[in-house]
Amino acid sequence: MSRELSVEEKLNGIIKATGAASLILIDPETQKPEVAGKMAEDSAVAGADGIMVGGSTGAGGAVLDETVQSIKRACNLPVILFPSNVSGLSKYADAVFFMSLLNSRDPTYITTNQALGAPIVRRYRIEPIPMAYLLVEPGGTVGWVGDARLIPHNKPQLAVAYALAGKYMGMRYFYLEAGSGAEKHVPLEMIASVKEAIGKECKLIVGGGIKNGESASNIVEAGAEIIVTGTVVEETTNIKKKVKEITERIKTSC
Ligand code: 1GP
Repeated sequence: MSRELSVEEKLNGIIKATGAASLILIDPETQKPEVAGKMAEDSAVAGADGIMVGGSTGAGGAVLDETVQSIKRACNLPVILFPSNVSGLSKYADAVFFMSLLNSRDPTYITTNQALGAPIVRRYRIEPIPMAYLLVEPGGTVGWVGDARLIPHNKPQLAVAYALAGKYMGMRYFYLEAGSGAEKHVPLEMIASVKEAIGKECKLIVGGGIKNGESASNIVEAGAEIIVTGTVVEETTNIKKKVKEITERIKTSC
C-alpha cells in the first residue's frame, strides 16, 4: 500500500504539473468559523490548491481551532498554518509553514517562537514545511509585529542575500511578503532575482497586495510558484469568481 503524500509533496506535485499553486489565506480573526468554512469551500470549487490559516494578531486559541475544523469539514484542501507566533498552532491542521522571519531585528521571530513551537508541532503531528520568510516594504501589520528590517523595493540584492542564506540553512520554501493589504505587491524584478538565486529545487511563494489575475500571472511569470491571496478573497462579493480568475491565470501563465 502506498503512503499518503505529504502536503509539501502535494504542493510540489501541483507546481510540477501546472506550473503554480494558489493558496488562500484565511485570518481566523476576521470572520466566524462557519463563514471561514464557506470561504474555503468556494475557494476549493474555484480551483484553489490549499488554505493557509493565520494572522498577525489574535489568530490563536479556540477561534483558530474552530476555524481550522470548519475549513476541514467544508473542503478537502490541505490546511497549512501560517502562525505569527507559538499561539498560532492547531492540532486540527495538516501542516505548518515552519518559518523564520529572517529579516527581523527580534530573535523572537527568528528562533524563539520556533523553539517554543517545535515540541507542540511534534506532539500534534503537524507536518512542518521549512520556510524562509522575508518581509518587503511596505510590510503592513506583520512588518510592525515582526519588527522587520523591510527590504526596499529597489534593493533586490538584499532579498537575494537573505534568500541564499535561507537556502544554505536548508529551507525549501521562500516567502516574499509585502504585507496583507499592501498597495503594491513585491516587485517583479525582486521575484525574478530571488528565483534565479534559490534555483528550481526551492519553491518561491509571493503574497501581499495581489489583487487580480493579471498581477498573479505576472508574478508567476517572474518566477513565483505559489501565489497567496487573502484580502481580495475576504472583500469580494463573489469568492468563486475571484479565486477562479487568479487560479486560472496562474495555471495558464506557465
Ligand atoms: C499576507 O501575503 C498575504 O500574509 C496575503 O496578502 O491579504 O494582501 O492578499 P493579501
